[in-house]
Amino acid sequence: MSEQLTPAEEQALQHAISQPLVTHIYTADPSAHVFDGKLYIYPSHDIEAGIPFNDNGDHFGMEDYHVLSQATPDGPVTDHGVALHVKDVPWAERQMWAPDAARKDGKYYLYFPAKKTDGIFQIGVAVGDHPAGPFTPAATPIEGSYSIDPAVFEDQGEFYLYFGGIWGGQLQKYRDNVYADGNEEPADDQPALTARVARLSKDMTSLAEAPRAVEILDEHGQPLLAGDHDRRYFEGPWMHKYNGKYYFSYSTGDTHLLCYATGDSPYGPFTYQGQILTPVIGWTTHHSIVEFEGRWFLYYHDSSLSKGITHLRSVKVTELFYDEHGKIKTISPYGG
Ligand code: FUB
Repeated sequence: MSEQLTPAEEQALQHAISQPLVTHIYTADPSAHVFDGKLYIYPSHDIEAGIPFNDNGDHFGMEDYHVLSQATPDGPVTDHGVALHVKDVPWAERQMWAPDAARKDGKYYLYFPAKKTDGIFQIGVAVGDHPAGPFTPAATPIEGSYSIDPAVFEDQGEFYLYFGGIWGGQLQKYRDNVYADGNEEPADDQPALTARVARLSKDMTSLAEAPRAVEILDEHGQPLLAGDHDRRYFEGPWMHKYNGKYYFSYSTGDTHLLCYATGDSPYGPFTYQGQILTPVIGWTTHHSIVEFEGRWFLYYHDSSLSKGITHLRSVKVTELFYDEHGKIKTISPYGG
């Protein structure tokens, strides 16, 4: 069997792809979870901050988070309003980028990156009693965290925090978890930078161990190279498990692809497998993958509602299909 969509799958895709989840606000970077049988989506809340476009992403000047929910992926969407605002986070100054959430023992934890007054990104946590918040932030960022795009994955009673993004996400400034202004991306023929992963402590608000690199290997068992822009990690990590395998997926940034790699442990190593989503309208692409009632869904975003304004994005959802070997069938967001 091929990785092509069947006609029925193609029809399902065409039905789903054109509609933003909400149109009264711009939303992006959706992290979707099922809590008590209902879908909760934790997106960025895009705004026009009036800052010109640059490669550092300064034009992504988001200030708060709204949580969305749906009874089903094709059903109506509720916007639960502001769940957390930057003005209420003691350590954060600006740029509330892609968040994620997790539930443990009846409490809900929102993980989010933001820039401190020194202009350096770190990841914070806020706690609430309801999946839609409101969330009360910790006074300080998570010690040992850095960069952007937290994604939390639960496996066998443990929770793992994935994070990291290059360029505006500042991952290139770190080696062995230490920041240095002079650090940059490796040369094209060197192993690419990649996401970080650390197990969370039982309290969910701190790291239980030092972050380690999420290795992504090519078909020969070699690390993907920094010059391999079609396959190397850029930002937007996500982890899900399908038929006992761990699927690590991510954005390739400047080549605008969502790709994935599979492995046998939440820590990896992972072997590159292919593309999940071809480029969307807008510079960024960012996603999550969630199982709902035995079917799988890709939450993602594009800039079609804003007619291509890259920092004014809208979350969408479409069904995701695997072939009988567990390969994800590539989705073209506008058909074809
Ligand atoms: O939303 C701001 C940034 O854009 C996110 O952190 C990245 O993943 C990209 O989607």
